[in-house]
Amino acid sequence: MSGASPPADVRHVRRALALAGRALGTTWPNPAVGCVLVDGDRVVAEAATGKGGRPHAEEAALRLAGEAARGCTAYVTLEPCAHEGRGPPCAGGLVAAGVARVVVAFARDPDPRTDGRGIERLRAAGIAVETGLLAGEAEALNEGFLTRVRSGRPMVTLKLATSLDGRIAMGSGESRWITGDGARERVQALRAGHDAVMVGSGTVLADDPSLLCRAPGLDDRPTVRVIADGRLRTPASAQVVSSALRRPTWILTREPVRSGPLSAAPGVTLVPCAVAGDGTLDPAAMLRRLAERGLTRVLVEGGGQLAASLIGAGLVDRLVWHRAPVILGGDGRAAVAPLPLARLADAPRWRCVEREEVGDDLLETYRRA
Ligand code: AOF
Ligand code: ZN
Repeated sequence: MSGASPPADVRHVRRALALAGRALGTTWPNPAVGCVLVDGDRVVAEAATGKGGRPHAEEAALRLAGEAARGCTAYVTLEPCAHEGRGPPCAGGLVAAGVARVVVAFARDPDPRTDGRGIERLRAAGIAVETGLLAGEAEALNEGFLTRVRSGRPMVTLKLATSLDGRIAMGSGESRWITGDGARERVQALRAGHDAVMVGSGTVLADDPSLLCRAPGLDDRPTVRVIADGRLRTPASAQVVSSALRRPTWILTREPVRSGPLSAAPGVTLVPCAVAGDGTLDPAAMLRRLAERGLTRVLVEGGGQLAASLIGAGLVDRLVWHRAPVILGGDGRAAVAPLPLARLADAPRWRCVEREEVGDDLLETYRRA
């Protein structure tokens, strides 16, 4: 896009991004897309991608608009699809509806069935197409989907809640609560924006968490719980098992999968996974399995072993670190287990991209440097 964009275009793309943002965590294996149809300065219809990925945002907005879509400008966060999939192609839908202009924030859907063809199809039909407005924000929003398509794994956020000295629990295991109420509320919202929450079996044994989201209006998320459990140590009485009829739990475990109480538990799926040289589940293989099953955004909440395994393999995209002003000392449990590293130069470095006070705690977000 050349020159300055009219403020109205920016406003409508922002609206489309906000709609898509609210759908994050619910649309996998598809991206969360937003679409706003505007006639002059009147918003005619707006929608985001539906649960499980259908209807697509454009499909839903066009259906709401009906005949009123004719002559509109469509603001979309991602290139409209060009393929006949679980529904009609959105590019064709926009053409058939008589839309006059399309503004696309992130111009290239890397799904090989689209990959530029959506925009080509719009242009071939004589529709004015502009691309790249707020592209950076749209790319960030689509990071999970883009990572799944390009790298065959979900985007990984690692959340840690620690003392000032990086401990997640006392030596005795006591950990409730290190951070304050505000930080714990933030974790609920963070869960809502991810397709799945994942922990290691050590955390299930130590804390028996439900890993559900208790925030009002968001209690249908995350849609899946994932447990990394090479040796199937998760007890059948654990909350992630007993609540699995309502919300599925996937347990990644070494192949061949042993049958037992977990393999028979309703709502629980045992997912076979390769092990690494040290006998623990291979972190890249775990993520590959999750992407094959459609996940695009995974929130890892510990413990130290899983954190170390993913960090060590360079597979954490974003660190969300809550730090409480308390010191537990070296007998406390480390947030990150031994990596192990031979030289300081090998230590993974991070760049702080956001810093905020939440009650008495500090909330910092890091990306890999
Ligand atoms: C859009 N608008 O809202 C979304 C799109 O399985 P299907 O048929 O639903 O197709 C999935 C693909 O559609 C997905 O890989 C991505 O390329 C695109 N997602 N496209 O035009 C939407 N969610
Ligand atoms: Zn589509």
